[in-house]
Amino acid sequence: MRITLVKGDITEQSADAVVNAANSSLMGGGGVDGAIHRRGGPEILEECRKLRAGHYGKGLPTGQAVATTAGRMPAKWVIHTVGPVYSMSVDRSELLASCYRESLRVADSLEARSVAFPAISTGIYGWPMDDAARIALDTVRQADTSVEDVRFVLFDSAAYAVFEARL
Ligand code: AR6
Repeated sequence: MRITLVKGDITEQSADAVVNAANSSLMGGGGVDGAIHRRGGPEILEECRKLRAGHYGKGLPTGQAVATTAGRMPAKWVIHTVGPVYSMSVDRSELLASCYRESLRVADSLEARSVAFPAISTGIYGWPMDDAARIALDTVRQADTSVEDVRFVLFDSAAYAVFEARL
């Protein structure tokens, strides 16, 4: 597996799948989630609604992942995963690692060979970037997957520098 770092907007990535840092409602939100729904168009929300009406009636649990179309984005699929909200009193690292592992498992089921990840949980959910980068890189490196190209798409120079130092 090749791991690369990109500074920029994940909605512009032409990877087979882009990962969305969603919330369990799957109904959209701010940050990456808002950007993906805006850029991909209403088809994504339509498929999310179907998922909520079917298997995910109670929402997508934290640490799990599910795929929809990528709509009008260059990618083929969006893999929605729900990161944990950062807590100083409870260690939720395993749930954050699970987001990366489960997203790669879903990517394998789609036979996706390239996957672009944002830095899950490091925005609205408040996870410190350095710790999030460590968990993301360790988990992806150790994953048992057929994905050949993992791209971390970092939104700003500070996030890029943190991932670069860890890599
Ligand atoms: N491309 C790449 N990275 C981005 C982009 C983009 N277009 N936009 C933001 N980031 P966040 P979370 C970075 O808040 O912390 C939503 O409302 C951002 O700088 O998107 O997992 C959901 O619906 C940060 O480093 O996700 C949930 O309610 C990283 O992506 C909640 O936010 C993640 O920030 C999830 O919070």
